[in-house]
Amino acid sequence: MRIGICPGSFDPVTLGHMDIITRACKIFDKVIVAVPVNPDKHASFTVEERMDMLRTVTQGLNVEVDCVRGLLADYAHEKNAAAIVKGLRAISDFEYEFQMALTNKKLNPEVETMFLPTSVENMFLSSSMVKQVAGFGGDISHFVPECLLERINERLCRTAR
Ligand code: COD
Repeated sequence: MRIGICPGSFDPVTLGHMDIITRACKIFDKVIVAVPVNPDKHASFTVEERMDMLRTVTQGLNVEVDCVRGLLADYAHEKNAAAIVKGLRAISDFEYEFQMALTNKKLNPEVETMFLPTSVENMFLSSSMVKQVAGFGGDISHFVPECLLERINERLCRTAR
């Protein structure tokens, strides 16, 4: 079974993430959507909330949602994954992602990093942009999965108050 890992903060999951996840599902037998447990990073949603939202929006796909404690390279080894799948929006993403890919390759030579270019309509989309727009009461319905709209708005608008 060929396993791909889509790692990310997903704070919250956006249509940009969903695009990468669904495309990865066509390439791999199973895709693990992995959320790192990082106590140092302030997030708007807890790891459990993010995993729950991801499970909701990946229903019916060949996806397993999990959390990662420690290094992604070790997790990929443990899961016998063939590749880590990342999305690229712009040149600015590339430098950071390239550095991570080389580090992960050094830590686990068996795992490849695969980059999927963003779909044009999602080029500008990021979780932080969603937070900003929702925080000011703006319309995020074109940026996040419809079934999560209320849940995301409720949290982010409250955060902004
Ligand atoms: N279009 C296409 N791709 C997108 C879009 C979009 N609109 N938005 C986001 N993406 C992609 C990103 O490029 C990224 O590949 C992925 O989706 C997740 O994005 P985020 O923003 O939710 O998550 P990040 O970038 O904060 O996640 C960072 C990781 C969790 C992957 C990283 O911190 C990590 O690997 N942590 C584990 C600890 C570890 O091993 N560290 C050492 C790594 S060298």
